[in-house]
Amino acid sequence: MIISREVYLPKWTKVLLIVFAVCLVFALGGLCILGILYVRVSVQLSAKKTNGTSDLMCSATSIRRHLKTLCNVKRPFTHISKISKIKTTGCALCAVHWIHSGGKCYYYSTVKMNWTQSRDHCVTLGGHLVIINSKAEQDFVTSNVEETHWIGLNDVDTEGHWVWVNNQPVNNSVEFWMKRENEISEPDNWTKFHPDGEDCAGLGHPGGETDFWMDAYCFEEKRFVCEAAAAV
Ligand SMILES: [Ca+2]
Ligand SMILES: [Ca+2]
Repeated sequence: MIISREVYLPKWTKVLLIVFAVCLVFALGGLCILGILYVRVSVQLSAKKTNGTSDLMCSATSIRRHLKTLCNVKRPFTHISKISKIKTTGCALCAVHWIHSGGKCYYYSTVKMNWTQSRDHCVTLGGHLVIINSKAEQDFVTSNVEETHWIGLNDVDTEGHWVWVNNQPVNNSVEFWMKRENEISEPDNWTKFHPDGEDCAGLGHPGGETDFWMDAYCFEEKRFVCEAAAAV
């Protein structure tokens, strides 16, 4: 025989259960709120991260733009590549393939031309056929040649009156014509192979030393030396 008994909870237990239920509801509500806040914060952090990346990309783009601007500014000077120290005036600039010495730039051609073509070619390169004004310049110019080269000196207009390409006559105290003992020295205006003689000057001749000046036929093709002022 089963005897059923009705269970009666104390009143304070009911109150506790009600309080517990209420707390549970608030706890669930709080979790929901925390969840929502978490999602919002995550979205905001993600947005900031994206903005930061965007800022970096903008910075990189800006740097690239500035570099491009600098490159564009530099482009007009790309023909100037050599920077040489000189004692009194700071830095001297010579174009590519030109050599600096004493505040001037020198270009030694790799091709051969007649004297007139050589003169004109130096002008197209921004200079002129070399004008030698001193022993030091003569020594420098000849130190870089191993075969005959044209220089900017001729007596085309008046035989025996040698002038540089700037129309200045040769300074008799600064001349380096080849001297021969017991023979005619240079310039000898040799006419054996051309009746008009030799009216253009070069360093040496095809088969000889290059340390001295010799007159030669202007139509001969030789390498040549150009000169230009260095940019300072
Ligand atoms: Ca002559
Ligand atoms: Ca000669």
